[in-house]
Amino acid sequence: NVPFLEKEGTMRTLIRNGTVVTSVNEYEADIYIEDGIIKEIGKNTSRDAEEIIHAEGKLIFPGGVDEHEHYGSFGGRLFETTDAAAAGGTTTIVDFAPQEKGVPLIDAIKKQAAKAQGTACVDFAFHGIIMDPKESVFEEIAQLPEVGVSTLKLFMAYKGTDFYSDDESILKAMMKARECGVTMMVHAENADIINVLQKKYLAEGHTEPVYHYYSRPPVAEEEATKRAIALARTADCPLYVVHVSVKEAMEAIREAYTQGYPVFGETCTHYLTLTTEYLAKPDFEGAKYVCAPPLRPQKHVDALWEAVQKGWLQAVGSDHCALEGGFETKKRGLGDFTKIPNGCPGVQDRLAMLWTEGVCKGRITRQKFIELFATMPAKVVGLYPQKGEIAAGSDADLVIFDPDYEGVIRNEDSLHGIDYSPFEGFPVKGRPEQVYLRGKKIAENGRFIGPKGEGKWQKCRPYAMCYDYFSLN
Ligand code: DUC
Ligand code: ZN
Ligand code: ZN
Repeated sequence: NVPFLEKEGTMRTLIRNGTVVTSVNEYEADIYIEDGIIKEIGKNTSRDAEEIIHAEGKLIFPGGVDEHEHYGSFGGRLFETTDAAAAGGTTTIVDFAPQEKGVPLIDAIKKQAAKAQGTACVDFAFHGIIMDPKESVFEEIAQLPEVGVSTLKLFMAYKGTDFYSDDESILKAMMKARECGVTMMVHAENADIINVLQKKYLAEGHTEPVYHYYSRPPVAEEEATKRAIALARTADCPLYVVHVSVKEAMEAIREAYTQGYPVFGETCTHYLTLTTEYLAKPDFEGAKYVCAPPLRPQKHVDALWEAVQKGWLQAVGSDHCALEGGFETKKRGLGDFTKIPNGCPGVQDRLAMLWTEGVCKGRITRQKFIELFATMPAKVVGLYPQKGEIAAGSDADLVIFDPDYEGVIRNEDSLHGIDYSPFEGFPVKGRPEQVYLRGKKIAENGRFIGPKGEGKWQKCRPYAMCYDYFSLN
């Protein structure tokens, strides 16, 4: 019988005098939280609480929403490593649930959810991936919203593997997706260009990791992006191009949007901060940076910063894929760059890199940072405003951020569970001092303080942001 409890079991937290930062403004306020939900935001609130946090001098962000991750697909480590997300200020992850051949799409989602449940340290949701593009699977797209999935990815790359979808399949999937409000995502790289160039370079005796870049040139991404846009226009379907890495692809997306088509795009932390030179590191070190699309020359990095700043690309994901076995697994590609598995960890460092390289270097405002890191990702997948926002009624997923901290990214401080970080040695400014998931503190000063397994499956709504265009017409 505790006097300050309004009802038994109610947990109340008050964060006092922090600077609330959202995608549209910032202001000093108290945030009152009850049972995991933000109940009130105001000045000098008279609310009482069991937990009172004095946040003077701190910034309060909505917990990060990372809408691009691989916990299992492409050989990524599973959900027990999601403590890395929490430590890095990300409280919601959206994982890709790949379909196995012959298995219905929604069974793949349920199977992946079963792996996350009881293990994930942050809230989680899913995108579908079609890996068995036959007629019956297109009909199954309509079932995705029933299991809380509103996004579906198809691959234009990887011909000769289960990932690959030809144009006919993509068009059919888009037509079905348009009928039921599912947002189509594409991996836009021209598979034939890549296959021919891979064979050519290997035949010439070029085996090193940097040939991953040469065999996947910018034009392969540009062409596929333009083709995906043409297919989406044919299907009258919104399109969200993931992991945009080249200027010309970004420009194609911008051009389509300015012509009035609902075409949007995401880029990723590493395309904003690393260049092709990392792939050329000696002693096979370049393999650590092999991801697809590959890292690009500086010209593209600069164009992508301009694009996120001006709103031509909408969100920044991590494309987190901490390959089971780390660098040792990358060594499968010793002597043949085409056998280096794609993927790099990044969920823990997305906030630090985007803040330090973006806000601190004057490339984006704090508001744009929140938009790219939390608000837009939540909107794209249909989780907004429950996630990605600081407002009464939203989940109390919050980052209390110390802007004065200075440090350096070291893999030994990382929780992603492999032996390297692509951002090793990068100086960072600021860090999440405390991270709250639905009102409960889960991380402090870069450490996860548990308990593990309390992440909840979040059901995404169909007709999410990329469909807003249609409501205007
Ligand atoms: N696409 C991704 O999104 N991630 C890993 C590799 C790939 O092709
Ligand atoms: Zn991809
Ligand atoms: Zn990915």
